[in-house]
Amino acid sequence: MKKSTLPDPFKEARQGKGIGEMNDQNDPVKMVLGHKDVRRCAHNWKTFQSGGDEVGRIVVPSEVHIRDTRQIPFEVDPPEHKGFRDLLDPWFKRPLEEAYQEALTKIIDGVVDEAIEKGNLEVVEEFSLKLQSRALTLLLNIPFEESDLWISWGTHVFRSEDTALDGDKANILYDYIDAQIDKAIENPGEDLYSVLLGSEVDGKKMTKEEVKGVLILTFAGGRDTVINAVTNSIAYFADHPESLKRLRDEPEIMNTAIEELIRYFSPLTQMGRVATQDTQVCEHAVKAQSRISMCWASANRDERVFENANEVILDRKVNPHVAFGFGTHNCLGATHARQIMKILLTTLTQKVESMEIIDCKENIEDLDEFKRKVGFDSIQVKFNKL
Ligand code: HEM
Ligand code: EMZ
Repeated sequence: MKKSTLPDPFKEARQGKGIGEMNDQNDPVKMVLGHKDVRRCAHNWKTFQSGGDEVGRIVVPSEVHIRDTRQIPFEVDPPEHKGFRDLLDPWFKRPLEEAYQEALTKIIDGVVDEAIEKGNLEVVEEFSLKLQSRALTLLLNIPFEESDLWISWGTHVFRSEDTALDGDKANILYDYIDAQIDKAIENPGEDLYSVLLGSEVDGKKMTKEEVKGVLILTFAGGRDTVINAVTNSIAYFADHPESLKRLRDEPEIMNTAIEELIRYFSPLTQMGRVATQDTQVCEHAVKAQSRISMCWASANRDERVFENANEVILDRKVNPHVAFGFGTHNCLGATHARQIMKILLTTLTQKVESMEIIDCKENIEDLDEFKRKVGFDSIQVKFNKL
């Protein structure tokens, strides 16, 4: 098996009972595995809620013990969700602007040049984390230099090497955001903090706590997802030089290729909801107040929807993947993430002849019934200049 392969551990359960069971911190989760069922649950926000009383509970693993601030708009349900989303949508579409793309190209050029110069480097820390943090300065409209601090936090703001959920680490992020909010109040600028602090939602000024909720989500949600997408891309093209050549020769397939890679990688494995009433998924009883999750990673390998689902087909024609979610809460950062992928792959085709994986350590998520490879803890890669 090639090192870049991400196997599908869900197949048997998806074809059989249609769900999986996970005991996350004594708060069980019924994982919904089929594409149709996942979309149906994501659509049905009245029965399967993102908000509710317990902040952090829809995340798997649950963040109830390390977070009191509601992430916005992620942990808000319709109809309140719409006001926040309408405010945020235009800001998160800025990656479509030319100036944004030029600045992003400079950032990505920088990390790729560094990799070529070094010749050989550990991609997660020295490439993907840097790229992700530097790119985030554009999304927040904050000076580039601030990314040095974010890089020093490592690949996850809530997880450390020894603990899956690290409250002390989370507090560093919360304190940092509080301080940035106070600075923006004192000295407003053109950054996301200042813009939100000066905004109204449904006729009410956004509170500090709400602004904090948006920022926590932007730092946390857009971090390991992007890092995994970038790292897995490097691994994939290292293993498949013919695909890198194909993208170089046929740049017109770039957008379909990106959707296919994102489907195959599914950087966010699953996301939970809380049932508001006794109900069912795939003929399994779900009790009111219990959790389900929508397993995007499994839905994206559903053989009833995707032919040769375990293969990367760069010019796959029909691709209704759910890697960015589905319905109300579909990913607000998707425009930014897609631009990162597009500029990264374009730059690689222009500057890199081939890459070789020297050594790697896989990142395997432990989902009780399933073990899922989502990317790498570390991966040493040699870059050969074009
Ligand atoms: C929502 C995946 C990058 C911010 C989501 C959801 C998924 C997802 C599956 C839906 C969650 C749900 O329904 O509960 C991904 C993937 C990414 C990525 C695979 C990278 C390849 C980003 C980035 C940001 C971001 C870069 C921002 C910095 C958000 C936000 C939401 C969201 C704010 C919630 C939207 C809402 O509630 O209306 N993402 N994401 N994501 N994502 Fe992403
Ligand atoms: C949450 C989540 C967002 C959560 C849309 O997904 O990403 C996870 O990585 C974070 O831990 O808090 O932001």
